[in-house]
Amino acid sequence: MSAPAVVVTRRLPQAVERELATRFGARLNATDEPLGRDGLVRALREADAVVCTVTDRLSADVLGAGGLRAKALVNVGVGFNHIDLAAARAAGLVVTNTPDVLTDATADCAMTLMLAVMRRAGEGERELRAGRWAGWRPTHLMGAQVTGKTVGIVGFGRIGRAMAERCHGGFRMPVLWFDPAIPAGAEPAGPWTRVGTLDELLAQADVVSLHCPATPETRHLINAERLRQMKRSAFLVNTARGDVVDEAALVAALEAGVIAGAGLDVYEHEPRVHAGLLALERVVLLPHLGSATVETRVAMGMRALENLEAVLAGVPPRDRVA
Ligand code: 8YV
Repeated sequence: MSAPAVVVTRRLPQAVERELATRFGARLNATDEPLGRDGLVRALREADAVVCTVTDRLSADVLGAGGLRAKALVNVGVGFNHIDLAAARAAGLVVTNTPDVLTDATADCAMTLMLAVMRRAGEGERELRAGRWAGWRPTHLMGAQVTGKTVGIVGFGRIGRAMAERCHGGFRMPVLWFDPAIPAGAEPAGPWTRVGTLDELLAQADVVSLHCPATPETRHLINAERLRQMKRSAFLVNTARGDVVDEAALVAALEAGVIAGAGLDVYEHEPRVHAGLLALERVVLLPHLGSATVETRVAMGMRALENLEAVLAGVPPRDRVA
């Protein structure tokens, strides 16, 4: 029997690519160019497993193309909203992700955004680099105190809880959380308070940090009306997925001073970013860096390898999502 064929859609850290090549003879993507619709279909027809990422739109159209050889989609990333799970199941594909290993890096990124937007770090950096800093003065770029402010966490899974621990432990912030997926009685124990409705959280929080998955139910969860429920002095942080926020409504709310600012790592139409966001000062914008540390990206790759090895050996993978 010939060796299983594995196609990797994007460049991965060297240590991960080395393993993929030596252990699985995987076809790597030296150019790092996304494969696109036709390239993905070709990969699925040629390979037993495709190692994919968030930039691969594995839609019903792609997965329903027919003649697929692939038996598995091994995603490098915890979020899998770019994969149509029903279509994957219908095509007989096992789908895996990489939870846990990126929890800390993503929560660190949410902290980075919260601190940066509240302390006006982006504005300060831009001013200094542009040679516009005229020196210290008592009223210069006064931001919002972070310590002691109330944080509201939407989605209290692994990353949401890691954010809560940082906020509470490091910054003495009261923590409210909202997550309808956690049944009553199964609340994670800790120094935080569950709120029954998103409305309550939005009305009370000084910082709203999003940590829920992108699903049809959470699409545009934060819309114009919900933004109006937030305090005018409050900040929005998003390290989850762009779809969770109505980006046009967010721009309008920021322009009108409905909320004080936003720290964003993810966008509705990546890599496109709403022009209105780019024009706003009280916004910190990162290019989807949530898990982008060397340690984490290697760990994600290795976790994907573990899943790949299992599916190719015909044993249940650790992180099966479909
Ligand atoms: C990943 C992410 O880097 O894991 C996720 O869901 O959003 C990122 O941290 C990206 O998705 C890679 O596929």
